[in-house]
Amino acid sequence: MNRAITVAAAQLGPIGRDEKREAVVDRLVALLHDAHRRGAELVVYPELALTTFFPRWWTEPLAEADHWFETEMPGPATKPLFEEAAALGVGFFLGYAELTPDGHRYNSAVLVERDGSTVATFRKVHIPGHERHEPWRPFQHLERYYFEPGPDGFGVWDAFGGSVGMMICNDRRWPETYRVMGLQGVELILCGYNTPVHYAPDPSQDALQAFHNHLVMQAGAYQNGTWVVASAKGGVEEGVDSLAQSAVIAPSGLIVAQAFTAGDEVVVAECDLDWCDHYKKTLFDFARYRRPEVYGAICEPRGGRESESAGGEPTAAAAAGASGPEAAP
Ligand code: CDT
Repeated sequence: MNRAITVAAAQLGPIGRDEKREAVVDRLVALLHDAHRRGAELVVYPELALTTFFPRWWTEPLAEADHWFETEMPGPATKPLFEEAAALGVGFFLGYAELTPDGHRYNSAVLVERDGSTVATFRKVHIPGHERHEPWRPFQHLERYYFEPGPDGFGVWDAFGGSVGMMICNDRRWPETYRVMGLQGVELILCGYNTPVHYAPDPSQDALQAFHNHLVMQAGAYQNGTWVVASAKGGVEEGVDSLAQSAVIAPSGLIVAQAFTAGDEVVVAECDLDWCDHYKKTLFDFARYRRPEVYGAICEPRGGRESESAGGEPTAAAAAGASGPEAAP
């Protein structure tokens, strides 16, 4: 192996609504130590890893939800994680709710190198769910109320000896996510997610959640010749069951390591970044085989030429560029 890096998906079990950040950070540090003991140089934590998944509740006015957001990273509660990771020489990806100084709210992740330096902050691009309280649902998925879509798209950074990209939860379902990073030569994509098993707009999908989770990430890894490491917040959190199944996926599309619980669990695998070339330089040699001249429709309006839809009540997220609500029953 040449450019091999040992990566851990540090899956979290539920975080209670009243659980303090300090207690959560203690759990993150415990997972960090476990990952380090097992040789990991990079630890991937879930989406919104510092709090319960608060978009399941409606809060009005919006500012009353600000206590779920971080205004600095690291802040007082997260500093112990940053310090411990740097002391161990372990880097990490950490999902959190970000409130910027100029008042923007994003579903974000920070990537920190082994020496403690910040590589980049990624802001979730595809914001799922709905904009307003919908009492017919057993629980809300108000990400489109709480978060603006990340304006920066999908970057790829030189880090951990390779080309590293990030995505957050719903981003993983979209082929464009992987391809935009693939075109930048990505070798390792890091992801955190919170995926409720019950999907209220179409419960026929509930039984397929686990299949769809791996389907999209395995396809994205294979079609772009990249490793994907994805970490869940799973288990029953405040009465809502969420998918676990954190996984490390090779450029072949095969899952090489997977969580077997729905709680706090570390999943470790050695990722040889040079293995990406088996795909990038053969079947998916983009420069040789892609046909961008016939892919123009990819950049058509987001619903396709005939189905561009508007709608939804205005919210901070909608005003910033998000569109209509999910289908009601
Ligand atoms: N957190 C997140 O993006 N969850 C969505 C749930 C489905 S949309 C209501 C996901 O794509 O997993």
